[in-house]
Amino acid sequence: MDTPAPTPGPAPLPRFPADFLWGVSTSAHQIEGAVGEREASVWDAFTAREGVVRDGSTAEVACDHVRRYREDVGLLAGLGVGAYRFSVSWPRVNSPGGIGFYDRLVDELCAAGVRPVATLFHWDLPAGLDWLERDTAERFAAYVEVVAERLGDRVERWITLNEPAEHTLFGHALGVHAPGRALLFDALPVAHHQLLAHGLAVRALRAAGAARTGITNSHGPTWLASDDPADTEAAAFHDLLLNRLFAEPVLLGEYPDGMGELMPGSASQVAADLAVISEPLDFYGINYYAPTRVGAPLNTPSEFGGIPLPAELPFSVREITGRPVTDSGWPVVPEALTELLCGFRERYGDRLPPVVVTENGCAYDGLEDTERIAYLDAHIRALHAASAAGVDVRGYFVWTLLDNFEWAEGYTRRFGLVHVDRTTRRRTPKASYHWFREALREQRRPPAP
Ligand code: IFM
Repeated sequence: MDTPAPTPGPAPLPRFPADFLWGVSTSAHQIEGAVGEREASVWDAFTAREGVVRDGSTAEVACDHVRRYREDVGLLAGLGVGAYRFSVSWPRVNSPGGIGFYDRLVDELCAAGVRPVATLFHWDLPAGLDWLERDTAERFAAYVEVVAERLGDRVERWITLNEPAEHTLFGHALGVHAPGRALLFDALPVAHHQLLAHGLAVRALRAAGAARTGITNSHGPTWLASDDPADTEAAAFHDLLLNRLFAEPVLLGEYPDGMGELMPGSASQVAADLAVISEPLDFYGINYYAPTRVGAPLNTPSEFGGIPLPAELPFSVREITGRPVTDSGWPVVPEALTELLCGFRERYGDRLPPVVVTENGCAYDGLEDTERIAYLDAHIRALHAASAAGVDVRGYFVWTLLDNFEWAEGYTRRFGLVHVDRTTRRRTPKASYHWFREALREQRRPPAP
């Protein structure tokens, strides 16, 4: 497959500060492969079930990154990103010699002048563990200690968890992701134990003298279906679940709207846990994809990004019309990123640490991916608008480097700047890769006198 010629993008992007961190993100389970060389994870067990992944695929080989990581670091260096956000697989670290892979990866990144940003948990829990158990949080902290000890001298930033809300909601409340439990509101202990794991991990990282530490949550504005009080109430509930439940314990040291009473343990235990969970952070990671339009329940199942939602939920998701949609069916609404960031700044004021957008991207097919260029261009401008409005934004990471295993969607959604052939795993940079490289080059150019 031939690399397309660079496609001219729209007008030059606005300038960001010289120390702004530009990067791309990936996650272990979605790209690594080499599953036989590590312990099993909940995702291995889940994808072995019939009918849970759209194309029936697994991540057994994925992008074969464990074997091709040098080539992938070459792609990052060629792109000219300052940083690379990857995740460390807990099951791999548990396996003999497993951490050596990350040691080599981090060395390769440093040698290429790309700063490593490590996420410690991106959904691939060791198969024997369970977030319903409190003990998993303590085990997580012990694993984090091992990783920090080995990589702490070179990792630039640490992210404890990736999107605990989605892991709770999709994996434990709705059952469409691993471990495949559909517990609805009985999944709340999973939220609390992940948050506790986050706080314990921050303490373990600091004790190990590690560099800057944060968490990554996925957020997006909740838009009202109408001004009707029933819709307003339903939207507030959606906002609570997606935007507040995982942010406020971390930023404010409290659960929103009395949710603390629903968490496992006595009131004094939950209060003590919140003191751990709210350890001050160096940055707050936000993944943004799209807003959600929400109304009162309709008594019929609705959908969220292609995921069926049960009718028992106290809200329903409505279509956002008049917008282009990506191959995932998500509406393209760049200005909602400005709205989100300004809204967070307004809601949390000085309790909000500097923000890093740790994921933003879209699924489109093809090497001449002009839609992706338009998407990224518009979102980077929206980010700049938030920064101009006073939000302290320090970095932006594109999701993602390589077309990869998109969880329950298998390989049917291509989010990469680089195309990966499903049979040969050959990498081919797309037009968006060339566009992003030029945009980064422009950012590095000294400003005109
Ligand atoms: O692929 C995922 C990633 O693992 C977490 N954030 C959203 C991405 C796109 O769905």
